[in-house]
Amino acid sequence: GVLGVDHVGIAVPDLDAAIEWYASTLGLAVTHEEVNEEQGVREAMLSAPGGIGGAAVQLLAPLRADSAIGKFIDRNGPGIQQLAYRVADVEAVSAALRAKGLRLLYDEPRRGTAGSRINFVHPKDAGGVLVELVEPAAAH
Ligand code: V0V
Repeated sequence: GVLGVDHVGIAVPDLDAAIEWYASTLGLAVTHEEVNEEQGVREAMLSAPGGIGGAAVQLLAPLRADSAIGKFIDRNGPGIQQLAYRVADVEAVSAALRAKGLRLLYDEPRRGTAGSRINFVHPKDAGGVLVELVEPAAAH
C-alpha cells in the first residue's frame, strides 16, 4: 500500500530561479537534480537541512512547450502540479487502483527521479489531484 507522502511537485518556468527563491526565502537545499528526457522535465528535489525529514519539494521545469509541465504552466501558470505517494511495489498498487476502476496513465511503470519507478492516477479519478506513485530505487 501507500507508505506516505514522498514529495509535492511544483511546476516552475525557470528551475535555477526557483531553486534560488526556495533557498533564499525558505532555506531549502537541493538534494538531487536531474534531467528526465522522457518526462520532458528538468527537476530538483529540495528539503530542509536539519529538518524533520518530511516530504520533499520537487521543482519541475519544462524542457519543451508540449511536455506535461509545459502544458500545465500554459493552462494554470506555475503552481502545485502533483502529489506523490511512496509505495513499496508500484505494480501492485497500480493494479489495486485499476481494479477499483481508476485510470492509471501508464500500462507499465516508467523511470522517475533517482532511478525510481513511477506511475500516475488521472486527476479526474483522484479528486482533481494528479497522484503519482513512486517506488524508490532499491536501497544500496
Ligand atoms: C491536467 N488536469 C489536472 C492536471 N493536469 N488536474 C490536476 N492536476 C494536474 N496536474 C486536468 C485539466 O485541468 C483538465 O480538466 C483535465 O485534467 C485534462 O485532462 P487530459 O486532457 O486527459 O490531459 P492533459 O493533456 O491536460 O494532461 C494531463 C495529464 C498529463 C495528467 C494526463 O499531465 C500527464 O500525462 N502527466 C503525467 C506525467 C507528468 O506529469 N510528468 C511531469 C512530472 P478539465 O479542464 O477538463 O476540467 S515528471 C515526475 O514527476 C518525475 C520525473 C518524478 O517525480 O520522478
